[in-house]
Amino acid sequence: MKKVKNDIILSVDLMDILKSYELCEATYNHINTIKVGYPLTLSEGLKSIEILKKNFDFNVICDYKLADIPITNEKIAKLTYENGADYLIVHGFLGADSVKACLDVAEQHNKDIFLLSEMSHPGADMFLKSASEKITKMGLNLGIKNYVAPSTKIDRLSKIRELVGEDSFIISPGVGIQGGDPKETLKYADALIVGRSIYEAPDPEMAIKNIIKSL
Ligand code: NUP
Repeated sequence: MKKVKNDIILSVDLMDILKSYELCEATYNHINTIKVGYPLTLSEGLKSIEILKKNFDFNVICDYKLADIPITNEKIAKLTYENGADYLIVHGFLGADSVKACLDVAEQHNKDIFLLSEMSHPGADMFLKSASEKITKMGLNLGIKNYVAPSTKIDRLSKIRELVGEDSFIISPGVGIQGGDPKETLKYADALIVGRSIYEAPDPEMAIKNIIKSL
């Protein structure tokens, strides 16, 4: 993963390209990486990736949490990379062949993936938690260097860091509104994913500056 400016990835989960553009305009001095996903691209199309990428020179992570059979994952990954995404977030519970399909497409496009080790919401403890260490180890066997792990469950985040070692890059969602503490999270993660705490704030630039100050 390329260096994330100020260790903050802005999650652009708005459903309107103009509002997304304004959000990026207000915050781009402080960041170089954004994450987009279904909310924006289902509303405005895949072209919204290029619009934000080109205008602000961002690295773009596309959060589709890919979870399908290999051939379908391959098609979605291809479309996403061709439309400007630099990274794609992929679920691991589908198994090695589904993840490998995304890795292969990433390699063909000189791009990369993030493997979702564990998730930040309470419901993830029902099924995903018990599989997350196996999923992470599978990622290591596949040679994956980038992982997503939750800021809301510091014990799980630290366990995943222990498994992947210092050479891997971990990005962590769940800070702010979901309850995770930014400073504590950065003891184990390389960058924070932050959405609503910034884009729902009355002054998004001030919100991002305050997070940076608190780190
Ligand atoms: O475990 C995860 N938790 C999570 O919140 C994995 C994710 N990819 N996300 C995403 O991070 C979520 O879909 C949203 O886009 C962002 C967090 O947003 P917020 O809680 O900061 O608003």
